[in-house]
Amino acid sequence: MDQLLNQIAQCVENGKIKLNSPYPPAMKGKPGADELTKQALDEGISAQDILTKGLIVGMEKIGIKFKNNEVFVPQVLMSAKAMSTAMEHIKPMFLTGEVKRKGKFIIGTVTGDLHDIGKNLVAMMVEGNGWEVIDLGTDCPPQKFLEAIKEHPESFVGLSALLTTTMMNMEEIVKELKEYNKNLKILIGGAPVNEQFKAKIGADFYSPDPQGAVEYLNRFAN
Ligand code: B1M
Repeated sequence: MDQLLNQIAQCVENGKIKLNSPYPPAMKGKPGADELTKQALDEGISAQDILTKGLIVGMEKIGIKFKNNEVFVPQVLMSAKAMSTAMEHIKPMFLTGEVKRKGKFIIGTVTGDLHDIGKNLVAMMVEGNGWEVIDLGTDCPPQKFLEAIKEHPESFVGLSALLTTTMMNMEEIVKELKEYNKNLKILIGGAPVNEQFKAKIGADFYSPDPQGAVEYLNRFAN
């Protein structure tokens, strides 16, 4: 069992999706996250173990490598694709309650900002680490976050901004969300923001990268 789960983790870490995927060249001809996840289920390994001891382990490893500048965006995208392909096999178990998520995370790029590459990476890494992600997309005004938090009150919220102009809109969003619920945890990220800005606008956490966001959220995992 452990060997199969290790193989699944390696497929996610290396972005090996399926048997016939050409990437990465070093794993050509070997089964991918898709086939191995199916095999694990067929062998009676629980979906929860596949998720926590296989898929999430692989995602955590690629997240740390990305944080340390050992891999680049395309490699993270391949890992996320391997993860999501494998997840198709275990998604039905989420509905039955057999597999539990760590919690809910609402994320969006703030008002006036259309940049979503970094936000998407954060969303993928957080989802790959076992959280349910509600992705609101780009150009999200305070109202959109408020509606989402009313629908999913137990969620954490992530704000992304890439422009020195739009980062200012984070302040209004944080203010309105905190007025609605002062205990809400809000994390921010994006190239122009920093720890000092986080403190100024009253957000709870700043992370320069997706892994930092994952590690912060995991402190509160169910
Ligand atoms: Co724009 N753009 N752009 N752009 N763009 C920048 C950001 C810019 C620095 C380019 C430059 O001038 N050198 C500049 C901003 C300058 C400033 O504000 N001081 C700029 C500008 C000016 C603009 C326009 C205004 C240009 C124009 O129209 N005149 C315009 C604005 C549109 C709008 O938003 N309203 C614009 C448009 C665009 C495109 C649409 C063409 C495109 C976006 C496509 C898309 O996202 N779908 C684009 C792009 C691609 C860029 C650059 C080249 C790349 C951004 C990116 O995706 N980086 C960028 C210049 C650059 O960075 N080299 C630039 C890769 C991504 C992985 O990094 O988003 O930083 P990043 O995310 C990181 C971290 O920041 C962090 O994790 C990610 C992974 O490590 N992170 C979080 C991000 N969000 C997080 C949230 C968290 C935690 C971590 O928790 C919640």
